[in-house]
Amino acid sequence: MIGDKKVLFSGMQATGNLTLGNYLGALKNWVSLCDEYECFYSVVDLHSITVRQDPAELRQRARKLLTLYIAAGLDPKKNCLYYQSHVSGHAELAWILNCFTYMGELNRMTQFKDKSAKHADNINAGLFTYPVLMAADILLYQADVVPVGKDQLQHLEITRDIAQRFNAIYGDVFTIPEPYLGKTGAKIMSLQEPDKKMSKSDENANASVYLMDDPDTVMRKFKRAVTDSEGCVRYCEEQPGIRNLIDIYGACTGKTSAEIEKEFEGKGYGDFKMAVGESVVAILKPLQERFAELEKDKGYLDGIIKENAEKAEYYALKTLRKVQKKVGFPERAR
Ligand code: ATP
Ligand code: LTN
Repeated sequence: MIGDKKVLFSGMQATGNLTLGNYLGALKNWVSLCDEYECFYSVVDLHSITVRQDPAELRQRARKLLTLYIAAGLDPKKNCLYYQSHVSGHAELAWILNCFTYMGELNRMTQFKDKSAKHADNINAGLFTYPVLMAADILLYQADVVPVGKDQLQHLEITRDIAQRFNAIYGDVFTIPEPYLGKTGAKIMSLQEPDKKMSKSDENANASVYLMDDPDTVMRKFKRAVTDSEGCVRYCEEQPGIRNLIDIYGACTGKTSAEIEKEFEGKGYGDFKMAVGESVVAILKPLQERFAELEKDKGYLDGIIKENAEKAEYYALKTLRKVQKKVGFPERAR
C-alpha cells in the first residue's frame, strides 16, 4: 500500500513499434487505473538487452515508448513512468532473488524455450533469468496487482513462488502480487490472420496497425484486412475476421456489437471496413498530435523522466534496504 492505495506495476519492452492491440488491450485501459491504484509503468530496458539491440535504436525506442505512455493519456503526475535502467534497485534485487530461484523452475518457462529457439546464436544467461528480473520489478514496489497478457502469467506465477519462498524464510517482506483481471480491453487479432493476435513483432506489416501509422496507411490496411465469406456484418464464431473488425470498431467508438450489426445491416464489407478504418484514424490522430508536441518539448520530458525516476527510486530503495538487511548484508553507516 502507498497511502490508502494498492500498488499496481506493469512494464513494456521498447522493442518494436506499438500496435493498436497494445493500445486497445493495454495502454488505453491503464489510463483510469490511477484513481484506484498507485501505478508504476516502467519501460523495461534491462529486459530488452536479453536479445541483441542496436544501442542508438534502443535509446530512441525507449524514449518513444515513454512519450507514448504520456500521449496515450497516462498523466505523469499521477502515474510513475520511468526507465527501469534509471533505478538500480531492479538489478540489485534481481541478483538477490536469483539466489532464491531454482534452475528447474526457470527451465520450465515457455518464453525462455521460445526465445532460445528464436535466438539460437545468443542463448545468454540474462534470457534464462529474465523472469527473475521481472519478479524483482514487481516485488520492489510491493505491487498488489499486475496487468499482464496471458503469455506473461507464467512469469507472474514464478514471481509469487519466489516471494512466498523468501517470505517463508525471512518473514513478511514482499506483498504477493495478483494478476490484474479488471476491465480488460478486447484481444485484437492480426488483420491478415485473424486467428493470431496482433503483435508488434509480426513480420507482415499489413497484419498490424501501428500507433504511428498515418491515415492513408491505416485505411489501406483495413481495406486489405482479411474478411470472411458470409458477406454480412455479423458477430459470430464463423467469421473471425469480421468479429475482429467489430471488436476494433466497438473499442474505438464505444458501440456494442449489436449496435454495430444494426448500423451495417444490408451493407457490405467495403463500407464497414471504411468505417472501421476511419474510427481508428480518429483515435490515433489526437494521440499522434500529442506525441509530436511532447517530442518537441525536450525540457518537459527530461523533467518528467528525472522526477519519476526519483519517485520510483524512493520506493524501490525502501524495499531493497529491507531485503538487504534480512539476508544479512552489513548495514550502512548513517
Ligand atoms: P511481442 O510481439 O514483442 O511479443 P506484443 O505486441 O505481443 O509484443 P507485449 O509487449 O507482449 O505485446 O504486450 C504489451 C501489452 O499489450 C500486454 O499487456 C498485452 O496484453 C497487450 N497486448 C499485446 N498485444 C495485444 C493484442 N493483440 N490485443 C490486446 N492486447 C494486446
Ligand atoms: N515481460 C513483460 C514485460 C515486463 C513486465 C514486468 C510486465 C517486464 N517486467 C513486470 C509486468 C510486470 C512482457 O514482455 N510483456
